[in-house]
Amino acid sequence: MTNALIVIDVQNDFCTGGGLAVPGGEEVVADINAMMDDFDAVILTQDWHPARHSSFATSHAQAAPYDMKDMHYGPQVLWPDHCVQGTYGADFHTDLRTDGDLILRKGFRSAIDSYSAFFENDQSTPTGLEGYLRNRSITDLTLVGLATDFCVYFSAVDAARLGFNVAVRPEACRAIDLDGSLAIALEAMQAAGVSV
Ligand code: VGL
Ligand code: ZN
Repeated sequence: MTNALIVIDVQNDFCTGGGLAVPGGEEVVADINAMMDDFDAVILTQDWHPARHSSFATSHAQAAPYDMKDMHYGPQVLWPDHCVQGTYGADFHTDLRTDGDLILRKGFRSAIDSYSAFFENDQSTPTGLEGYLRNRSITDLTLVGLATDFCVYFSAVDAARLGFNVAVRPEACRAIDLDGSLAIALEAMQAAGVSV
């Protein structure tokens, strides 16, 4: 068994004061730093959007943050601007250890969002992470980071569907909790065979 810690989107915009602040987002940093030494591989993901990304409410006429919008790939939440490539908001939290093996960026295509670290929101465009993990014979994944009910959730369910053994450590995650999304995510992860 080869295990990897996958640290999802611990970036300034998801922490207090950020563009899409997740309540208590920065509280996960110390736990995650301490966990890193316990794994064969550490992978960090970074939400990495071009300016005027299609998931931003400001990219659409008469739209407000948290509205839903039908995209060509299905319904999409419209978010406040966040994690624009090269900005402070897209940087990892200053105290996060970034001495992992791989930094994977996602959400870089203007027309499509990517919550999952494995597939974009059309559920079919791969990010390349599956191939990386398989090439390194990694079978067991532990996911932590932000946000429990979006990027952690979609990454965990995709990983389980791909056949990895997947655990999520909720104490090292924080949620956005939009209209009950946290409860839905916890239930769906367990139903998909993710150990929560
Ligand atoms: C995320 C919403 C939009 C996340 C990223 O990291 O959970 N959520 N972009
Ligand atoms: Zn995003």
